[in-house]
Amino acid sequence: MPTWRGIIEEYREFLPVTDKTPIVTFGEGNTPLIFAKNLSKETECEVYLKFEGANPTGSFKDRGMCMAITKTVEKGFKAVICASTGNTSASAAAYAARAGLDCIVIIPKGKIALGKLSQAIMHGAKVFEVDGNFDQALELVVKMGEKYPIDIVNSINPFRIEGQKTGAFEIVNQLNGRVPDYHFIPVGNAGNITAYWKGYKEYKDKGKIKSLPKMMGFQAAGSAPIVLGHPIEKPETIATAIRIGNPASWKQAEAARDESCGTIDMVTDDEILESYRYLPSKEGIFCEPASAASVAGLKKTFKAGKLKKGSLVICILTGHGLKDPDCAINQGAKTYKVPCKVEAIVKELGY
Ligand code: AN7
Repeated sequence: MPTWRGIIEEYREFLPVTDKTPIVTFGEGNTPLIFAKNLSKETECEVYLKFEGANPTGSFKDRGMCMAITKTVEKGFKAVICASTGNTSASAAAYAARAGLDCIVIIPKGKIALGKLSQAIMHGAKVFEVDGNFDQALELVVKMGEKYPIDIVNSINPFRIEGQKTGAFEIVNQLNGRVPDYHFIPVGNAGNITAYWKGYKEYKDKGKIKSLPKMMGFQAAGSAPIVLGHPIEKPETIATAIRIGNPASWKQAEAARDESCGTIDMVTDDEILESYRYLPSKEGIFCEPASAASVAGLKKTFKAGKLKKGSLVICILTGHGLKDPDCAINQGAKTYKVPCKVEAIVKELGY
């Protein structure tokens, strides 16, 4: 038996399972909580990065998908469906393949990072690219779910939130019971901020912690419905994962913000890209553009003088940098094309 048994076995008492529940797992969770030396110095805080890109399919979605697909099997469905900006589809396709379920994926045409699309395809999902954005794709999925015996595994499925809340338990455990003062997180469809807040509150209710973090959600400026207070009909951002104009968990995200005395704010694509380049080059951690929104949010909050010095800070890095190789290559870093000769290399190095 592996020492880490996946989120359901590890947090069984907090999850809706019985001894008979047929668990579908890849051993997800237990992702690294990494001290960020340079970022800590820069922001005068103690900053840790929760690297959710280290999950089996490369994003935080595996926590929720483990729980959702486990319940799909328990309920007796033979097929699942999701709308996705990419990561949900990659995770759904993988867990469905493992459980022997059909997987139907609806994605906005041309707006999915290549790594994610290749995962959904290789895991055998039926992938439909539609003329429309994520919000329209999700509406279509809801209609399909109402009409056919297909289980919806978007975060409107409450089991997704249940699985994802385990991230909060893990952070507290990895900090030996300390509670972050601030929890920075990207916000798209707003399921993850909802889930983390639920997790922290449940740990407090169980007496495992005494305080709660401020929830600091960040949307991309071109896709910031919660910040602006109205749905965005044509959301745009380089961070395609959070290119969402009408989040399903809008109200829950506002509740997390208000109950925790936190904020939901936005960062520009330029700010996102600055952190996207900063993390791999200065901290050695490569995340996808949407994930960098949490760190961009931290930097913005620090610069605005709104961060209490010496605070314990968590930034969630939701997905791996390898998910979106195009965005990385487009950052303009050059390679050196040289003859295969020592002298040619040395010349470029200036030795
Ligand atoms: C890397 O895959 O919505 O606020 O369909 O992939 O819980 O939606 C992805 C969302 C942040 C936002 N970071 O989380 C999908 C999808 C990454 C993501 C988010 C997503 P939510």
